[in-house]
Amino acid sequence: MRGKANNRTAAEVLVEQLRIHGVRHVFCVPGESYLAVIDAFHDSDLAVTVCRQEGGAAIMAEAVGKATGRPGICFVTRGPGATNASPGIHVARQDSTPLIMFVGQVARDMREREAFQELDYRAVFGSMTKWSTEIDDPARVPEIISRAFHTAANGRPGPVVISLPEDMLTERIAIDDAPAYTPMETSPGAAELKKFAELLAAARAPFLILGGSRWSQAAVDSVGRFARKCAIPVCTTFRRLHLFDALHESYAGDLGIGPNPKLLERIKSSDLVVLIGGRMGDLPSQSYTLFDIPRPQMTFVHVHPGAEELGRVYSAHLPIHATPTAFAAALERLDVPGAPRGEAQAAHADYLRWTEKPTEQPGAINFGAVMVWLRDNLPADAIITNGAGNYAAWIHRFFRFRRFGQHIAPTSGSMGYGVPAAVAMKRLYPERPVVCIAGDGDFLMNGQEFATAVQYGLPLIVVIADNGMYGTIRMHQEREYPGRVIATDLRNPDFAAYARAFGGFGASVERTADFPAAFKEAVASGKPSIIRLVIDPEAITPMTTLSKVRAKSLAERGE
Ligand SMILES: Cc1ncc(C[n+]2csc(CCOP(=O)(O)OP(=O)(O)O)c2C)c(N)n1
Ligand SMILES: [Mg+2]
Repeated sequence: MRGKANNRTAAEVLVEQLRIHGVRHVFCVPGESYLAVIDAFHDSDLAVTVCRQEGGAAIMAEAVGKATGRPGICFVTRGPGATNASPGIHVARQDSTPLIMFVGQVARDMREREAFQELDYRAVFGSMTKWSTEIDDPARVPEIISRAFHTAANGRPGPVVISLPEDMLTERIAIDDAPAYTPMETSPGAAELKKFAELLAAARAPFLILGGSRWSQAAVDSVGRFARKCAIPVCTTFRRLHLFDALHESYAGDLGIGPNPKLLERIKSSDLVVLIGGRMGDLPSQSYTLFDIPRPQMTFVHVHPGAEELGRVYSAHLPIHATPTAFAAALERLDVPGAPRGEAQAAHADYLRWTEKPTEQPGAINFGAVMVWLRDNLPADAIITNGAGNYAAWIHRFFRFRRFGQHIAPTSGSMGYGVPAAVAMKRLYPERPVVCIAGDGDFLMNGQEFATAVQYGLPLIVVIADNGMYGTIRMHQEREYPGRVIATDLRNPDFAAYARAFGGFGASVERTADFPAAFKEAVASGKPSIIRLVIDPEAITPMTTLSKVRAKSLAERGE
């Protein structure tokens, strides 16, 4: 595989490889450590998004991986650039998202002296990634980039970090390009499918749980047809709401934080639970209480694309090593003897009742009503992004997601995710409405990327639920240490003025009834927008108030 002329630098080879592997977007914060790559971007047709902080760049790349199933790409500088980027790497790890991060590195002859900003990236990112490496030899750029794409995207996807010594990048090299990577499907075997059909035929009350990555709209549709055929109820795991149409007659709801008690009852009384794609982590398993470990109390089928995940926590009666896409395709052909046997109708009715109307809330803005307005007024191709905080409970409960890719959010609970994810989605899909729902604490963790939205003319809309506190932690505080409030209050900037200062549209809304007009004004402005909602701090969840949390905790302590 040797090319004829020494006419390209390693950096040029690298950028050409990205193009060959199908990359269209890269997200970066520049650094002198990888100047040769930045220069190679100059003559390529890659869309480069320059960001304000590496945490933003890495989250943007993660969001691309989540939405497309292909590795999202970011470039950051050595030392502080790389450590700033770690939130995106961690999300990609926990959320099983394909991502490749390239990091500049000191020159090869300076290594191991702790030169300026030098870090050992294998050691720093080793436990957070599927693979961390450094390229020493320019002749191996095509090989290592090819492995990075295969590693990040196949099996259980995840992050890969590649460090690039700066003197390596400028070396000229005669080498041929490697071909595009091959996304690999792992299909269920005939024996497993036969056994699965038998378990289904014998089940009194089967239940499907959808999670993880390696899905597509086609896979979601296939599962939908299967669920309809067998009348099986289907739920989605924490922050994977886009894996099923909320208005499908089998949809039973969100198995996340504060789920519908009826959903939990139904899963507990089911005699066959089929988990497709997910890891069944802490949140969907309700802190590992819903299913017995290692052997669940009901018959348990676990379909997962990573062999190492099967049997890791739950010992399934039938483990199936397959991607959700391949398993869903196999469901289309599965012969299920007998009549429909699931309780889909009742489960969907429970879901509709749970989500139909906003709950009563203290304060002049009912955030549930805002979500209901958005669900009724946004088109079906709109994308919702969010980070972490109690405000997200209203999204999970009241927004009804209709299609794959519509909900881009961190299952890892990483605050600061929503704004950069919205920037990435608007870069990828300029024609689709993108709405970021954020908390006041959450927003300011990566709010600086609003400048990136302005710079690239991306008219996304950020809705900030401003309750003047790190509400989630205050709630935990009141529960564990009632009345002892410390380090959870926030004094916020004027978020509407913040938006305007960046060159966007800003509005502040104090009553539910004023939200639609503000939203329409934001859309009409054609600018990146921030709508700040004044939320009563008492409105801590859709189900209770802060005072009630404190009173309950005091009562339990006999005070
Ligand atoms: C990066 C990060 N830091 C800290 C936390 C812990 N944490 C979880 S929720 C939360 C508060 C969120 O506050 P806000 O965004 O204002 O939302 P609210 O809960 O008030 O609705 C904190 C600090 C986290 N999940 N992620
Ligand atoms: Mg808050």
